[in-house]
Amino acid sequence: SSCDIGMIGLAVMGENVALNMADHGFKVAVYNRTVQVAKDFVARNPSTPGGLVCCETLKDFVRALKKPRKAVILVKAGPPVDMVVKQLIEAGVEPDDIVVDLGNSLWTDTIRREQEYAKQCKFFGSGVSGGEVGARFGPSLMPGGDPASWQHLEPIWRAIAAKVDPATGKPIEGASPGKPVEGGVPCTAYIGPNGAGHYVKMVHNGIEYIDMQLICEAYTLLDGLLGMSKDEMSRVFSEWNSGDLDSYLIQITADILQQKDPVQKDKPFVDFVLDTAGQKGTGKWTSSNALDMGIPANAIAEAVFARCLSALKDERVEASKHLSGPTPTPVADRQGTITAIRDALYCSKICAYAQGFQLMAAAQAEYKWTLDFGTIASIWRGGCIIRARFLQKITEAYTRNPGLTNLLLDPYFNDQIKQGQANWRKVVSIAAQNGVWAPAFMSALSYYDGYRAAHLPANLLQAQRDYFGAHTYERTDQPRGKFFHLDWPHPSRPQLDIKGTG
Ligand code: 2AM
Repeated sequence: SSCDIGMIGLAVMGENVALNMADHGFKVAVYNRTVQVAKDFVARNPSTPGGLVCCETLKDFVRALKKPRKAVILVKAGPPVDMVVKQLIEAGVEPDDIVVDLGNSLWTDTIRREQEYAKQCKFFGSGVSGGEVGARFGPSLMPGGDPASWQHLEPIWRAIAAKVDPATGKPIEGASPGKPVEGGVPCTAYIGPNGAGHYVKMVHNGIEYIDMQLICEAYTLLDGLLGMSKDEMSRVFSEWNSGDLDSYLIQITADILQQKDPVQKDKPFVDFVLDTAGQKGTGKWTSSNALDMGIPANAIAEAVFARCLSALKDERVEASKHLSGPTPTPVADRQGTITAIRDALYCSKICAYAQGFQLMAAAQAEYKWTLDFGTIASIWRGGCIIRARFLQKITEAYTRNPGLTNLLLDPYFNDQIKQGQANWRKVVSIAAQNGVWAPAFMSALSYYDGYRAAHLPANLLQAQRDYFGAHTYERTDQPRGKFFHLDWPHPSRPQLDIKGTG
């Protein structure tokens, strides 16, 4: 028993996290269901600073770990996680040992598993973001579970996490195999008990969906309204990347747009990528949880539906032959339009993040977690896919006011939208007039206009419900919580509804 930690599941994420740990001097036991995969992995990486120990059985794996044992599982989310935990228990894992699920698990599964296995081990859930490269050289890690278990994991999590420069808030780049970055603030912090880490990871992914969709809409508008070439667009995104929109996703977009296709020489690579998006489900989970909790995360859901619509490629091709729309007319004011699209993107992005944080606030109330929103934003500054300069502003907003009800109400964000909204509205209306698809820009704007409305037409809606279903309504001239019904065939006076009032 000499290993500091163990990794089960050696697909690319598992391998890279194991190598990341070994680079930081931790001795890592590795196990994979298909044993040859583990053997090959260790053979390919014979001399890491910490060392990798190939375990052919789970019994060997359990025996290889120092107590309290720390076993990380990185297998396909769902039933495989339970299979592996049960096998680990059979192989000798004890009640004080910590079994970490680092996969993209549904947070309710994590809550269930912690309880289900409580007598046999400390089950702990940690979100990880950053893709393959993040896993290898520094991901953002969102740990949730028993605080005492976190004490044991923390040194390892802090070591392997991405690091940001405390002065600039920007990720420290430049790690290479065997040479991790030194110093910096690690992009990990204890999120909360049981499923809190996986929940926050899920919301991160929901935000990632909308962040990507907004960029795609900007791209399609630059094309549809300005007829820009991919190289020109690449320069626009590079320029945006030096301002408020500075982020990993904008940067890779600039990079992608200047990429030439290796087969169809000298033509843009993106032009040969089929326009049908895939998805693995975390955006859908975020959106259906928003529906379950009654939180209007409409822009996040819009991004999921946008992927669904893109996937209906054959139907769209057919419909394009029958359904009419306006022919986009080129816009004359080129620079003004570019700036307007940038502003629309930034304002929409603020709304999208406001929705994500509203979701976490609602989940916190539902599960009695105490989430630190400023810290959550800060650990997303590096390592993860949504890393961005913008996150520093969110941390500052929650530092100014930890009880902030909505990001939109923070003075900085409020001011940013004040400055950008005329352009945002212009872009949405030009898109509508020209028949350019921009669902997330539009959805975000309608969230903004709905959220800032002291009065919505739901008075008529309640009247309709009372009319056809006697669903009752509250009155503006009576205290809240008193429910009335109008006897519609004989509307002489409103009746106080006893059932509704109770
Ligand atoms: P494999 O190499 O034996 O397929 C991603 O699929 C990773 O999860 C792989 O390392 C895979 O192991 C592992 N995995 C998937 N389902 C599993 C299961 N039911 N039990 C153990 N490992 C599993």
